[in-house]
Parts: sequence; structure tokens; C-alpha cells
Amino acid sequence: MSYFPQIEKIQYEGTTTTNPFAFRHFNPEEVVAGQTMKEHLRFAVAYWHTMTQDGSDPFGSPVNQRTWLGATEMETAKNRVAAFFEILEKLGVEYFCFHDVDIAPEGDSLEEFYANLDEITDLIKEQMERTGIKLLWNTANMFSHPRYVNGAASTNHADVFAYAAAQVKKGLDISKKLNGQNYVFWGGREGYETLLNTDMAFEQDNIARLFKMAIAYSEKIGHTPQFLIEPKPMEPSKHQYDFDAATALQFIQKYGLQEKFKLNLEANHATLAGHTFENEIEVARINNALGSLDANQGDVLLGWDTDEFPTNVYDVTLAMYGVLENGGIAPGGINFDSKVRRSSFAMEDLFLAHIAGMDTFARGMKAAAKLKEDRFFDTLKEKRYATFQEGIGESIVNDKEDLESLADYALKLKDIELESSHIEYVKSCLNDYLV
Ligand code: XLS
Ligand code: NI
Ligand code: NI
Repeated sequence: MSYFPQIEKIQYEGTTTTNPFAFRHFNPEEVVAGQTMKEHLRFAVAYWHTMTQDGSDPFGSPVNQRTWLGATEMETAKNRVAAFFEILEKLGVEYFCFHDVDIAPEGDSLEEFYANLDEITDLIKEQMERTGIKLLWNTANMFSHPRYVNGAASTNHADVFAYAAAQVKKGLDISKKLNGQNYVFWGGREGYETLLNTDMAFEQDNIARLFKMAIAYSEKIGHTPQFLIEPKPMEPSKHQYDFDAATALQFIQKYGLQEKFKLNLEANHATLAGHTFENEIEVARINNALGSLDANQGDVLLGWDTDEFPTNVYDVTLAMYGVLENGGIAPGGINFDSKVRRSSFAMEDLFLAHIAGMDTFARGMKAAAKLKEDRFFDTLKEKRYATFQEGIGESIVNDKEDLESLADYALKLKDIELESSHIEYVKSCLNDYLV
């Protein structure tokens, strides 16, 4: 039984094609910068946006046409598995990501939830074996249920902490069962609304406690995925503890988690934090913490996480440049944490949207590879920092100077000659790579 009988496996047809169900730039086997495009990009589809999102918004009811809804929640959950793998196979996407609640209904008790998860992950495992598709990461949704109103690991209630721990335990069991390559902690409601009643230090210690329990349990069961923190500055909490890459790194360092934790960076979370995506990638990369990417984009006119499919070639090029500089992103990948707009309610939009995102990343990757090959940014930076290559600059960088020696040097200086950056010209040249 097929959910998309009219859609064939999506092929690369190049930019001259008029077929909307074809890649125009993503050519999976094409070698760019020493690797095939699919090896570089490691695309993943997100279960939540693709399978469970119904198109409702705060002002309107569901609009998405989805043919996998069954008579019971469990029936729907089972249908979704088949439909999901059909999408992955037809897109040629080799990885996927999910929250526990995306794949199976929570039922009326934790036992029931565990049992539902077991049943559904059996089906997922079968599909993985049949297709060779792999689990990029899974995570526990510890923010939707009313029990998490005050957070999960950062909750004020010990029973809630215990419940969250039970979800993480099961999440790691599932990761082992499905051989997950990473395990994500996005701090849903790990944050606070007001300091009037919040013990920030206590709450953060408790988050670190849960993370350390996760490390210990993963070692105990002999399955050690790369752990990832996904920063986000706000929404749903007013103040999220993992505000941005720098804040999450500070947390990782404070609690000594560097060996096991890296970052999963999301484009729209970067912009919510007042940063560019490439800033977040760079902060992670230079601290050896670039783990994985959640690919999407926000809207410059809207101040929330709109999770749009990425279509901005400029931003994606700069992001992919960071990935190439990092020597790739494995065992992480590029997960489309993106949802179709409310007006894109047809089943086929799930394909069109992913094709758009994949083509945008393919373009960005090719442009980034060319920028790297031409040493576009390297040359600029070499020139810009040239005075540190010789004389007093070289001596500073080699730690041979101190305040007194530099004061002696500065006293003898006449005019300091600065050079213009010509940044407008640089941007104009950069544009040549994007077209
Ligand atoms: C929400 C987050 C979420 C994580 C996984 O804004 O992006 O979807 O990626 O919990
Ligand atoms: Ni995300
Ligand atoms: Ni998000």
C-alpha cells in the first residue's frame, strides 16, 4: 500500500527540468570537494513536522490533508511509519529524527507509553533493515505534557524530574535498539519565567544531573551516541537556559561534559537569539563542539520559530562553509526541522518542501566548496591579519611580548597605517559564487 502512488523516486534532473518532483541541484552521487553530495549533507527528515504536524495555528484548525489517519491513535501511529519510510525512500534521504511522542501515543500511563514505543519501534526497525535508512537522532519530548509546565530536569517537583528521567532512559533504550548516532536534548521548558520564585543555580545543577545520568546509563547499556544540546533563546520559556551556542558551551564546560556533549544548532534558533546561523556554527566549530544541524529558516519580520524550509542560498552557503571548515558534520547531519506553511496543506507538499530544502543545501554546499577551493575567505583573512605575520605582530602571537615591551614599542610609533576593508566589494564578489 502506497501513500504517494503518483510520486516516483525523486531523481536529479538538473536546472533545465520543468518537473517539480525532481532535484535541480542535489545530485546524490556527484563528488564535490572529495565526497559525494549525500555523504557531505547527511540529510534527515523530522518525524514531528512531516508526520504529526496538522497545520493548525493559534487562530485556526488543522488544514493538512493526510491519508494516514486511522481509527485509533495506535493505528495512525503504525500507518505513519509506513508513510514516513515511503517519503524517506522516495526522497533518497538516509537519516531521520524523532521525539518519543511523535512516533507513539502516550496512552494513560508510563507503562502504556513504553509498550506503545516498543511496538512502534519494532516496525521502525523492520523498515530500517529493509531500506538501510539510519536514525540520526531521537529525543524525548519533555515539554508538551502538562506535567512539564515548570520544566523537566529544571522542574520544581522531584516526581516530574523522575518522570523526565524515565523518558530519557527509554529514549536511550530506543537509541540502542535503532542504533541512533546521536541523542538530542533540546531544553523545551528548561528555563524560567520569573526570578521571583526561581533558583537558577539549583535548576541548572539538576539539568546537569540528568545529563550525567544519561551518560552513565548509555555507558552501562554499551550504546554511546554523541549527545547534543540544542540551544534556543526563548519559546516556550521566556528565558531558556540554553540561550545560544556560547551559553550552552559555557554550561557544558562548567559541568565538565565536553567529552560527551556537542551542539545541535538550528538556523531559526540562531536568528531568535539575534545571531546568524554561521555565527552559531563558528562558535561551536572553534570550540570543537559542532555536532549536528537543524535546517530551517525564520522570517525576518516575525519574532518566533517559524521553522520554514530553508530556501535562502546566501545563508545556507555560509553555513555550509562552516561545515566544510569543520571537516564535515558526521556523525551529525542536516535535519530538516522545518514545516510546510499552512497554505501548503497537500500531501505532495511534503515532497516539494524537502526537495526545495535539499536543493538549497546542495547549492550552498557547491558554492561553499568553490569558496574554499579558491581560498576566498582565507585570502581575505590572511591579508587582514597580515601585521601579525612578521615583526612585532609575530612576536605578540608567539607570546614574546609583555605590556612594558609593547609600551616601549608604541612610544616609538608614529602614525598607524590602517587599510580599508572594502567590504562592499567583498560582498559583491561573494555574490558571484551564489548565482
Ligand atoms: C524546537 C526544537 C525542537 C528540537 C527537538 O524549537 O527545534 O524541534 O529540534 O526537540
Ligand atoms: Ni530543532
Ligand atoms: Ni526549533
